[in-house]
Amino acid sequence: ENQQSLLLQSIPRFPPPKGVKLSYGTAGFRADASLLESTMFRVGILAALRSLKTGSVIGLMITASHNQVSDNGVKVADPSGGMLTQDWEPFADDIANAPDPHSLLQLIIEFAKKEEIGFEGRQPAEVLLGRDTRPSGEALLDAAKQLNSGGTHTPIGFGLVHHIAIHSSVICLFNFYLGITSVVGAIATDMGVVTTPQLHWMVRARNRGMETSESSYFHQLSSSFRCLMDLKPEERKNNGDDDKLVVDGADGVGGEKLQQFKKTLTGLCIEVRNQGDGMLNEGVGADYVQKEKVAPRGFGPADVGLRCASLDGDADRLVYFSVTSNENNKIELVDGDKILSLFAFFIKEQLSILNEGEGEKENGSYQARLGVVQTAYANGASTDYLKEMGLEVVLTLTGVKYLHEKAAEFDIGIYFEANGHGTILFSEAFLSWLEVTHKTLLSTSEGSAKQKAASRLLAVSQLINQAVGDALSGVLLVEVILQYMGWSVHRWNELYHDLPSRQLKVKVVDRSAVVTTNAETVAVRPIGIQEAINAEIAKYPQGRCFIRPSGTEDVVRVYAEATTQDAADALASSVARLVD
Ligand code: 16G
Ligand code: ZN
Repeated sequence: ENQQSLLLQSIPRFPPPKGVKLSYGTAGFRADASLLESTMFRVGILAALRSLKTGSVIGLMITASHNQVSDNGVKVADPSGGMLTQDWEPFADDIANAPDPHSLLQLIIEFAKKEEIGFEGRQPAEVLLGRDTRPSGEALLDAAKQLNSGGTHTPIGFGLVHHIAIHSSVICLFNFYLGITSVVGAIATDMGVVTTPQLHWMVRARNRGMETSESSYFHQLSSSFRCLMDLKPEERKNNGDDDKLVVDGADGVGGEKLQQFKKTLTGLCIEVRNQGDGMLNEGVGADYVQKEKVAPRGFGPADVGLRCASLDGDADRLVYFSVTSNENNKIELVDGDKILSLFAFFIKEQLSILNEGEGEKENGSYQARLGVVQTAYANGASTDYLKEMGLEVVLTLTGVKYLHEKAAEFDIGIYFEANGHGTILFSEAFLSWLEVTHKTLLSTSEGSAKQKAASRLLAVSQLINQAVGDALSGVLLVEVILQYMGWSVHRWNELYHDLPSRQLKVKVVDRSAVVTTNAETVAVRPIGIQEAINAEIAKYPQGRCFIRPSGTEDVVRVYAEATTQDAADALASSVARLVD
């Protein structure tokens, strides 16, 4: 009773913002930071409940990725390190928007009953917290730490950890309602300022009984990177030392981390710009570079021809580019589709080395299913290229949770969004086979091409983040593959030629008026709009165009592709007028 009244007292301190409908959306809640206090409190409760439900550690990341510095956001990482299960998103929306303490409590109690979240004899809930470099994130966490060190969950103050700690009073309240007598405390561990993929990696590692520190993350990356470097063809062994990569850190957490981390890497020379002195995401970062197709702040004529890369504000996206001319900061963009193609090319080559001479019937051979996953934004030329390589290509909705899910259906599933978010997933079954095969090859034919291919694939599975797309591990894999192939960024970009494309956004009153199907390639609402779009597309050779409601902003997005830039621009703007 006492606990219940404590909780009830604490909730009114965090009323939801008036006149704002909060939505978990594609990748968590996102809004102006000043609106998010109540959301943080409520998502903290959700994370603790999710931890109780799964008996595992859950992650909570405070970031608004590539959005402006005054925004913030929060998203939850599930036990696997992947995104929160979609089944729980409606609950997240409901509690975020609950208007008053009583309705919030009611929602929590009903949900706990429905999900059969019991508390007796359970492990305490445990949540790992991370945040990017946004100043608003720091304020929340600071308050949280104060309360946490006090070892109390008295509901005063505004800290996030505190909000989660409060959930132990929620539990008492459940006990009260559900008649369970045990009291369960929640543990919140602050991982500090980390990239989004680092937090996801830590959650995954933790639930597999591994160490969760940042140094163990970096150790795994650098040792698998070194392993791949050692497995370069002999004639390429000395390449790379004077071949510099320049990275735009978006003035965010990724730049900072890379600056520390690069000191431990040999055989790779990295210069990091935009490490955090300038304004986060302002004219910098992967989102800016990919959408605007220009060089970020801090890059200019002096960099013409250099190999450059750009991370986004929380380092879960990566694109490459090369400044091509002295005017207008023009660049050659090497986007997520090209990274996907490079990875697919390399993996396919290693698989065929491994399977060389192995008849299907022969014991021990394993026909690994290699597949790639893209969205409607994938450049048409990339999809053609991947299909010509003989790969299975699947299209999904926009948003990592959709791509990840599909990629997990393959033995090796590579997914990338054109915007640079992606990774390579290895199935447990394939990895077990690979480990055994690798051991056998080491004892029977150490140093053979097959043994090296098996070692490379194992190292890739260690290097590339298995939880979520990760710009830091992505950059290392790109670099080592380029060195392995002996390719320049330009040679890489020549794998295929992008069709010219244009993206536009149209501000609308109600983006839900647009409803799509077929992985967002066809609009079924408003009625008749697809026919109108088709009529525009028909005017352009190889024209392709689609509209979709954004999952993160109040806009409808338009994407168009055609054989010339002018045609792509014209197609996009005429379709944008249809939406307006
Ligand atoms: C989020 C998604 C990203 C997607 C983008 C689309 C994650 C981690 N991030 O940033 O994958 O491309 O939203 O935004 O899922 P939009 O719906 O506003 O176009
Ligand atoms: Zn991001």
